Amino acid sequence: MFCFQCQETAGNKGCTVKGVCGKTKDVADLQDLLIYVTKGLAQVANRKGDLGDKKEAVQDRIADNLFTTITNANFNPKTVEDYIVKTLDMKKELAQGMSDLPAEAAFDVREGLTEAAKADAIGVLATKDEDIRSLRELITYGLKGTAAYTRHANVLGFRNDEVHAFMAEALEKITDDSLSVDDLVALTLKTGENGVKAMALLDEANTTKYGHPEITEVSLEPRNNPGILISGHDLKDMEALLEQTKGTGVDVYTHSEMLPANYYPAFKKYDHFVGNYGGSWWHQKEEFASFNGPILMTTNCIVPPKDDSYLDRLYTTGVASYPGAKFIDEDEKGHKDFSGIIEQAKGCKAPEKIEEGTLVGGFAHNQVFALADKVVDAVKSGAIKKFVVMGGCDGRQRDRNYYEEFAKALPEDTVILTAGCAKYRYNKLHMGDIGGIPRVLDAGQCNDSYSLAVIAMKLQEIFGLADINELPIVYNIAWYEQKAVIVLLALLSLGVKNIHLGPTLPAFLSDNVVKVLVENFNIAPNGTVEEDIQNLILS
Ligand code: FSO
Ligand code: SF4
Repeated sequence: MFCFQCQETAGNKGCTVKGVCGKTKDVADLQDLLIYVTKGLAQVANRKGDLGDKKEAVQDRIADNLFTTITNANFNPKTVEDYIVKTLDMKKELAQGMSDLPAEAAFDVREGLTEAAKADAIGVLATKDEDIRSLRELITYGLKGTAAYTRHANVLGFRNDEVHAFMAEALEKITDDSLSVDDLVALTLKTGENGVKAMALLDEANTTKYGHPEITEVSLEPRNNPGILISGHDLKDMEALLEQTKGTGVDVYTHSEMLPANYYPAFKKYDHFVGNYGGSWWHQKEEFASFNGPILMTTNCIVPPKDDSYLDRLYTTGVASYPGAKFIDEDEKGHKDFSGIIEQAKGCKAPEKIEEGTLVGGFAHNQVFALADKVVDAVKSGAIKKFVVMGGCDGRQRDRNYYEEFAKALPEDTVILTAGCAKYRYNKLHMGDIGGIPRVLDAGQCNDSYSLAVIAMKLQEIFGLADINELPIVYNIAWYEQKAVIVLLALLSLGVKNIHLGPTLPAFLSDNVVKVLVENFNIAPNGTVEEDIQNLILS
């Protein structure tokens, strides 16, 4: 096992014995094998060219394989094996008549996958050159994020063939030993461009289906009915759960990255959609225990339960999987039956109250554009001096207190733009407003970082600036998993410079790759709160 794909990797070097996330050695190896055979499937699909009526199935297989290996999505060796076998079957069928296939495409081991996955040729360390390995992994993690966003759009009926084709092309290119560091840097930026397309597609899918997020006050207090807690990012699952719980006496609450579901007009019509329960993903052990009712994990963000205390109330769906948790599959029409969760909920106690009051969110691009005049006036009058993009992820390491302290230390003429679960470090601080504009503007989930980019581009246009970096916007971004990697690459591809990235720089970036990022984009690790307030805000 060697995994260094997330910010909490052991010693900021790599997990080698067991994941800090809880992923076992076997699952880590199997996930490496899954990525390996996915590269093989991409090689075969690229050679085939026209995939005919198999096109969507192959595209979805590739994307699901990438998605399920995102940190905290799949802890289950059985389902990872199942993904591997399905990929091998698909590849074998497509490869009929092909010869001279690369090693990844030629791989066809069916027995003893756990052992086969340990081969030196399979994992991250199979690439010996540190800089090539670093770029290959940076691209792989960007593709994982792209795949996640793409699949959420796909299930809502929205597709972008270019993005799918790019994923297959890039997966093949990172197996090609003839590519230089410069080639891979170029491919990294192309990954970012495709990330923008994937996020734009998801934005279109979510807003077309559920309306544009609008300013919303979200309750943090439970009611007295039994409840179901839903987490992750999949809004189609959210809709299905709300529909199926109608009139059952069971309330629905969001957790962590599902909070922004509260901002969508289409979900406001459900009286039993009560609000949000708890904080960001890593608080779940305590919060799922006190919630008392069943929990549905629609994507990543699973933390292995302590003592399996609420395992009998934990459900997964989509690419999320956890041993012992019940899995809800979809039927051939894409329908998911949540009746089992609802029945269990009816027999559970109401959630225990763990906090009070409300929070305010819903500032995706459409809502911010509706306030554009106010915002522009506030900037022109000097009432708002700077916007600080503080999007990204939260995490359990103590040095993440930095983000709360940074938010508290910001002068009162600054506004935070956020998306992703990083917001939980400051979205309950009641930071006030500037002339009616709240000082924390939450656009939504991590994919809604796209909204922040759209807002920046709109402001650039309004102020007639030649360069997006001339705006009074600074970036102090927190990362944890691979969706934050694609958000970062997307911002770079849009020309955003001077991003502060923390709480640590990724372990998978070699010194030379960091140098490239510093020279071309002036990316910097965050410093102390005082230093960064001085450098980003006051200077
Ligand atoms: Fe990342 Fe947060 Fe959204 Fe999670 S922002 S950390 S595991 O909630 O999924 O991408
Ligand atoms: Fe370690 Fe992160 Fe990989 Fe989990 S996902 S094994 S914590 S690097």
